[in-house]
Amino acid sequence: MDRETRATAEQHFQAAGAGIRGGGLAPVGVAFIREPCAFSYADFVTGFLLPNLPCVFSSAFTASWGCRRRWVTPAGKPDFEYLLRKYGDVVVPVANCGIQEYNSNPKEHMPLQDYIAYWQEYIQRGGSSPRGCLYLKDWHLCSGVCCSRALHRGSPAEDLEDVFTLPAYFSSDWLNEFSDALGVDDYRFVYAGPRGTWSPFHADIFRSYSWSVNICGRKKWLLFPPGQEEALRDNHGTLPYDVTSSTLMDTHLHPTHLPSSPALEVVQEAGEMLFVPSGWHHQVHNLVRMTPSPSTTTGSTAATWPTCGTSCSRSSRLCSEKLASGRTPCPTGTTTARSS
Ligand SMILES: O=C(O)CCC(=O)C(=O)O
Repeated sequence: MDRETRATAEQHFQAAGAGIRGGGLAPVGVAFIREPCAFSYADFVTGFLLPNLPCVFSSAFTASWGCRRRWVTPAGKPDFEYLLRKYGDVVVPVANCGIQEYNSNPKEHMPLQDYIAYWQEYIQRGGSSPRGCLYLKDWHLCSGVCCSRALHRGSPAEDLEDVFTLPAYFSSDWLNEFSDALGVDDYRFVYAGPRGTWSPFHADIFRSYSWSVNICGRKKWLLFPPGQEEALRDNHGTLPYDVTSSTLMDTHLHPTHLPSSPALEVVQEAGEMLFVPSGWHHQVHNLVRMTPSPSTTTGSTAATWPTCGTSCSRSSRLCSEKLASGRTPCPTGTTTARSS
């Protein structure tokens, strides 16, 4: 595309996003927050929550988490033995990434031990299976396991601590407090799967905010600021299932698609925590062999969080960081802009 057309497209998106917090074009890089001790709750609120911008927290923020210590082998791989011992008999939801059902994937349920057997065979076969590409996703570990087991041993809080510690930045969590109080499904999820598993294009429930920590492996996120998804609709007004599909280049099918407005691409390494602001559509790909991750959704009573989502983990391996040159709007000296 020539420069003039690109500028016109950018102006179009800026105008379209003017009324939407965090709307418009994706920033060129995501802010990377290195040091927990130098980054306050107020820094998060003013730098990211209010402007509705994503950021990545370094693995230092999750170093003490139980799942990082117990679910991963010293080699940085999923500790299947531990997971089998602890949760092998728990029934988990499993999606088939190879089959599109509307804008999602069909799901089945199976004991975790069966899923791990599938996964190990998938690895042995070099990354394939006659059963397709199966992804353990949306597992309500906290409400389903921690709390029911807690009836027998320890308190829910103690069992939850065993997996993760709610970061102070996301402690205003009324959505989960509400569901916990009612005793219904919460908005905390675990995802786990081999390379090639992925989550189709979507935005989080109730326009919630969310956060996600990668336990081991590596994940790629494609993030679109609120409003930008409009340009991805097809000629029937339907949002895409897969934003990487070449059909998006078909101008008859996608008359408003502008390749000049790419997604913000973020590669999330092991231990890193991604904040996904409200209304940001996203698509997620697991890039390495194994990717287990717990996640949560939360809400707060503060007016600035009509609902907030907290997705609390994922898994990945270490990869090299690419640091962009710019600084972020964050008021502390601990952030660096990063893009993949
Ligand atoms: O990790 C994934 O596959 C999907 C996570 C996600 O989309 C979310 O937490 O909203």
